[in-house]
Amino acid sequence: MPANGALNGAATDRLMLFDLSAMLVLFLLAHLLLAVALTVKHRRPSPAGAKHAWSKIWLVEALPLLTISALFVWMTVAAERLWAAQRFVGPAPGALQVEVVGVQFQWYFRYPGPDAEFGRTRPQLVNAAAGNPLGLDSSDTHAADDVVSSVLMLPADREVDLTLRALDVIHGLFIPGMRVKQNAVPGLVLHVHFTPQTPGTYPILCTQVCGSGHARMQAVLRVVSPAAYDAWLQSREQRLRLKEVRQ
Ligand SMILES: [Cu+2]
Repeated sequence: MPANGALNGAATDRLMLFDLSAMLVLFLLAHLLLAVALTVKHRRPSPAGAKHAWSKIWLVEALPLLTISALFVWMTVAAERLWAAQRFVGPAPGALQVEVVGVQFQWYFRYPGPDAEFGRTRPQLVNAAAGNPLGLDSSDTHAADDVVSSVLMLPADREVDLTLRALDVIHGLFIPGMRVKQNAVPGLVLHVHFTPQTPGTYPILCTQVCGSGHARMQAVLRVVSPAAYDAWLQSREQRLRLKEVRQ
C-alpha cells in the first residue's frame, strides 16, 4: 500500500498489519506441526494411557481450535467496525458533498455549487460529446451551478461525503492513498465518507472489470489547502457563468 494520507487510514493499516502478522505466525505453526507429525514415530496406545486420551484431545485439538476461532471472530468484528464507521455511521453535518459517477471508462466528480444542492439529472440528456456527461437538466436552477470535473479536488482536513452512482455497469472506486474502496452500482446511491489529511496527488482506480477500457479507467485525487480548493472551485464557477453568458 502507498503512504496513507487520510485520518481513517491509520486504523486500517494497524488492523492489516495485525492480521498479516497473525496469519504469518499461524502459517509457520501449522508447518511446524506438520513437520513434527511426520518425524515422530507412531506408537500403539497402551491400555493404561486410554484414560488420558480426552485431556490430550482437549489440549491438542479443541483448545487451539477455539483460540483460532476466537481470533478470527475478533478480526472480523474489528474489520466490520472500520467498514461501518465510513458507511453506516453518517458523516459530520458540515461534510463536503461530492458526487462520484462511474461510466465506461471514466470517473466524474460533481460539486453542488454555491446553492449546496445537486441539480436534477436525466438519463436522456447524457451526452459526453456535447459536454454533458452526467445528463444535467439545465431547466433545473440547482443544476446550473453544478461543477463537473474529471479530477477529484478536496481540501485537506475536511471530511468529505462521497455519493456514488454508476451510469452503465458496476464500477469500483478505489483510492489506495485514502484507504477508501466502494463499488458504484447502477440503480443504487451509495455513500462513503473520509477525511483527507496530507496534501498531494493520489491515484484513483476502478477495481471492477467493467469492460474493455477497464484498465485505463483512472483518475486522480488532489488534496490541497482549503484556500487553494476555494480558488479552484471559484474558477470553475466562473467558467460556468462565462459559458452561460455565451449561450
Ligand atoms: Cu470501471
